Amino acid sequence: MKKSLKKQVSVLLCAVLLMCGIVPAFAQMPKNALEPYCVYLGDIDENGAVTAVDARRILQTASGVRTLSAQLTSVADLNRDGRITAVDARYALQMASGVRAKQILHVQTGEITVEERNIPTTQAEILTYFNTAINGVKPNAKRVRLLHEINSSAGEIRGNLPESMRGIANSLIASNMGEKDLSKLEPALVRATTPAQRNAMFPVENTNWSSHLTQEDILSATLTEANGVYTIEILVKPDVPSGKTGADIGHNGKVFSVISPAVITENVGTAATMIRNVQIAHRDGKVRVTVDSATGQVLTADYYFVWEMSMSVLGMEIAIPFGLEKNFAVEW
Ligand SMILES: [Ca+2]
Ligand SMILES: [Ca+2]
Repeated sequence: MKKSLKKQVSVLLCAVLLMCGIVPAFAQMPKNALEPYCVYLGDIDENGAVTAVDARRILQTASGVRTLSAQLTSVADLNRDGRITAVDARYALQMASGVRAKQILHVQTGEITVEERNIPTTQAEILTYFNTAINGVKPNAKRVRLLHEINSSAGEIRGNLPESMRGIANSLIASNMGEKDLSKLEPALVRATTPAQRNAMFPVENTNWSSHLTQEDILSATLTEANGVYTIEILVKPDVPSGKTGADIGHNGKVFSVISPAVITENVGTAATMIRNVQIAHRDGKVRVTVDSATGQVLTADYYFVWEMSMSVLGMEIAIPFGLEKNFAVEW
C-alpha cells in the first residue's frame, strides 16, 4: 500500500480515538490487544464476513444505541473519515451484497493500515479466478490425492426394457455403484506426485489442463470467503445425449473427466453385440473448490455430475442415469 495512504489512515485513526475520547481506554488496554491482527473492514462481529448484521450494528453505533471498543470503532469506520455514520453502514451493506470490494484491516503494534483486496465478485471474475487456480494444479502442485470416488444411481431406468435384459442392466448398474475401493487402483491414480501422474488422474483426465470453461459453459459461479479461504462453486450447463463425448467436448468436457460411449461398450462384455447407438448425456455438473486466498492455490476440489447412458437394446430404447463424485486434496 502507498505510504501516504498508510499515514493518512494512521492520522484518521488518531482522529477517531481523539474524537471518541477513548485514547485513555486504548492506552490502558493490555499489550496483547495491540498485537498484529487482521480483520475485514466492516466485520464488527468478527465472524469472518461482512453481512447485513454488521451494517445494522454500525447503524446502531451511528445513532448512539450501541457503543464499540476502540478497535471495533476503527473496523466500523468503512469510509475512513474518522466518524461512524450511516454512510459506513451503507458501505457495509454494499460489501455484503458484493457491489463494493472488500478491504482488509491490518493492526500492527497500534498502527492500522487498510489494504484493498479485490475479491472476485462478478460471475466473469470468479470464473477467470477459478480457471487460473485450477489450471495451476497439474503443473505446479506437489501432490494431488484422490480421497473418494463415489458412484450412485441418479434415477430410474427410463424406456421399455425387455424383462430378459433387466438382469444385464441391473448387473451393469450394480458394478458401478458405491464408493470405489481406492486400494485397487494404481497408486499413481490415487496419489499423483509428478505432473504426468496428475495429468492422468486429475480432471480433465489425460490432458495437461483442468478447465477450459467459458461463460457460455456455465449456469453460475459463486464465491464465498471465510478465514482466508475462498470456496468457489461452478454449475455447468447440461449436454444433450451424444455418441461423441470426451475432453474439451461440450460444456461438461471442459472441466469434468466425462464418460465416453466407448468405455461403456468395452465394459458390457458379450452384451455389446445387442447394444446399438450408445449415447451419453451429462447434467447437474458441479465443481466446488477451496482456494487459499493469499496464494491462489487450490486446497480441495470436489467434482460431481450425472451421466445418463442411453442405448438401443434389441431395438428397445433405454436410458440409465448415474451420479459420479470425486473428491481431491491438493498439497503444495
Ligand atoms: Ca460480520
Ligand atoms: Ca465513517
